[in-house]
Amino acid sequence: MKAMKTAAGCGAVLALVGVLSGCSAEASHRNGGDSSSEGAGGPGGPGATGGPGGPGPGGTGGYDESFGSVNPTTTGGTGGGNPGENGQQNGESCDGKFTGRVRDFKEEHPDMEPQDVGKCSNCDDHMIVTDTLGEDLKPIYAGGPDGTMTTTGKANFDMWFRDMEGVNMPKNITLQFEDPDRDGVWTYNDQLFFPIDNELFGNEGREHNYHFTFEMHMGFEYKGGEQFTFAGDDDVFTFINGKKVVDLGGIHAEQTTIVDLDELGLEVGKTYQLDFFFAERHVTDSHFRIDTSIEFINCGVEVK
Ligand SMILES: [Ca+2]
Ligand SMILES: [Ca+2]
Repeated sequence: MKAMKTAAGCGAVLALVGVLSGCSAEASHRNGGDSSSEGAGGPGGPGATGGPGGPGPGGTGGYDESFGSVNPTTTGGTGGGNPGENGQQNGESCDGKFTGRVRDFKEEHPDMEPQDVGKCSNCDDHMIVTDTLGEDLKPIYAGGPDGTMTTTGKANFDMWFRDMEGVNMPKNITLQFEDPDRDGVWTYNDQLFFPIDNELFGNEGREHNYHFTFEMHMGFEYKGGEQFTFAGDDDVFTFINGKKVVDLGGIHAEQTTIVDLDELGLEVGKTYQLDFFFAERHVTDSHFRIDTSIEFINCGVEVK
């Protein structure tokens, strides 16, 4: 399995996408402020996430309506969820820096190293989430009471992307995308994606801090012709306009998915949201690469 991961690395993405370059492009993640310095207001509250970066009040306005405030050309706001923090401004000043939220788990969580509770730790699993994003901008669990091949049920899954004291520890991090050749395809490439080593719950005696999730929420104006490519291992779910477009659910060797936005029925000139979810649930690798020609209009929106 490890050999597969290595073999299917950067070159595979290059071959598939063609237009990409800079396989060796620098990738870095840097800390984007910690969770203890968040702004006032609760999850989804307009005070916490208002402005062009904000998804609006969670769960109250439906998906499209909640996204309506994101377009910076229609508001006088000053930026995303935490202006001045995490570099969250409107897209023109992102410089490829996009902020998302990591949640660290301990290995003891049943969905982490699920072989410990009789589940598969080497299986594709496309039954984990439904095809539609929840109104709270979180994936909806699709498994039954007994879970899925690699997961253990709704209650445990619902912890993956929600702050839960005692269960997980959150932290915002900023990923630095690069476009050194200025072809409009921005790349984040980290073949050792361990952004919280020695932090939060710590490494638990391992070389890295495994067992964590990561989510990002960005808006964009659809221009036509964009692509979004992800390559990596363990679960990835990506939603555009509230519909699932990437499902790499399960625990598996590196896989690559290319989303051609022209196939999604989007309307040129309109704004849409991209919601990205990742989980690292099983040692030992953590590969993470995104290539995209989408021009985002915010730099990441905090959704707790
Ligand atoms: Ca490029
Ligand atoms: Ca951990």
